[in-house]
Amino acid sequence: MKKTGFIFDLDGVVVDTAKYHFLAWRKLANELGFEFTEVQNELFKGVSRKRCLEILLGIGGIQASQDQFDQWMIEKNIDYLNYIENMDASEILPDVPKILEYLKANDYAIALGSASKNATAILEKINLISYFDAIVDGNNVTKAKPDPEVFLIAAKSIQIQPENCVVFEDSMAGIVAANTAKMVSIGMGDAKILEQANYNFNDFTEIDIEFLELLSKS
Ligand code: B16
Ligand code: MG
Repeated sequence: MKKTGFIFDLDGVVVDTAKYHFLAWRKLANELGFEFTEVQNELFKGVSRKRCLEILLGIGGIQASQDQFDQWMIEKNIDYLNYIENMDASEILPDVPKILEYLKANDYAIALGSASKNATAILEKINLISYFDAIVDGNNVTKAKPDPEVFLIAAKSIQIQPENCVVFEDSMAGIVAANTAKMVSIGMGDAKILEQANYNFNDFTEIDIEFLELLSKS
């Protein structure tokens, strides 16, 4: 195994699930009697389900008991799972399989570092699970992004030093987490939103093999 590890966020990097999270949150907001926009949804990217609901209720000015809060968390996830039920490999973002294939064939360690508690189910649906040497997700962490915990556990799982890890992320919280972990952060998406990233790309079609090798320490 080479000395450089590549850590992928899931939602918005490997697969475009952000739209389904948005639909499920908007449905809940509408049921509670207020609007929720795609611009507001930007704040939800990379953020844990619990924190998303706290922000949503803040937007709607709604107070909730613990029981009610837990119930809405469950409802949102049921709706989200319904939206992604028929998701398949066609929803993988462009050139992701090509990059994973290259890294795997060249003996690089690959990990997933996602806030989602549904990560394993999604990787199975889109048939990419076999590429990952470690999967670290919302079920394995106590502190959500922007805390670096998810990426530090991922680095440990693939036995690569954090400073030798490269993180692909689409969220502000995730870029901050990667930077705090002293990893190389690659912002995937809007460079203005992800301005704190070490490098920025719109998607993997803009990333070539030379760039991956440039990042590699071995
Ligand atoms: P779940 P990532 C994150 O995944 C999403 O970006 C974020 O919008 C979502 O709230 C979070 O997962 C939790 O997801 O409700 O499935 O546990 O981008 O870190 O892969
Ligand atoms: Mg993401």
